[in-house]
Amino acid sequence: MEIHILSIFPEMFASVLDESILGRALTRGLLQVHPHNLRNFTEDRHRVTDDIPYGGGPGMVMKPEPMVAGIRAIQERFGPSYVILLSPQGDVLCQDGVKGLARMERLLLICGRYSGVDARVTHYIDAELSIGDYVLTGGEIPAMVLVDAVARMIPQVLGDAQSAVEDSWFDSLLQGPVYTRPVEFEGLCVPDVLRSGNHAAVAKWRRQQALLTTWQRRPELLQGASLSVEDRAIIQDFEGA
Ligand code: 4FV
Repeated sequence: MEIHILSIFPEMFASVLDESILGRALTRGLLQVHPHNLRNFTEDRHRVTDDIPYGGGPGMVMKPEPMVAGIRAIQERFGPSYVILLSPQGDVLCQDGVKGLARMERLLLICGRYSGVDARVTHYIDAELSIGDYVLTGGEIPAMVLVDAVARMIPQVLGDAQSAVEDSWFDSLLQGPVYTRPVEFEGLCVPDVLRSGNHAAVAKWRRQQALLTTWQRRPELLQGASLSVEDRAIIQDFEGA
């Protein structure tokens, strides 16, 4: 998979792409990430990428010309891409969306700045995505979030130490509590079942805890989850309790 990023701050991505799981995935060639400087697609000698808003008001708006020139040039050079504008107006990213993006060959992420991007740019994109209902200073951090979430879904990126299968959200349930040594910390103990060595009992306990955590914190997620008869009985108990 290739991920291209169009931004006026392409250097922001260096640290995220050099470290840990993402860094190793890039080194192993499991994924390629190419930040591109939007200013390289300007025509004027001041490499201007923003201008005042029509209709007046505060802030600046990102110009359409460099954005569209960048979208075209990157696809001419690297091939057709699924073009995504990161913005608060977009559909809020979720794990199902991430799984879909992880199946694509090439993504091109557009990072806005200032008060936003000229609306005509949306004629040249395939999707508008938001990472959440709050306003950031730029689209770069949302792009990093998307790169991280998508990279985890690429086989071998997580390696066997951790697999996306056990993830929160894997089947739309939140993950239950996890524990490691010491067995007792300031009077707080690890549940015995986790030290029983009884894998079936551990799996049952983890499923029960995932259902409980989801029922307590995000009950609406249970609608979209694939629940067994046993799961439904467990949830009944929660409601009965
Ligand atoms: C954002 C979000 C976001 C809006 C104005 C960048 C900022 C500035 N992007 N999910 N939430 N973008 O706040 O994706 O241009």
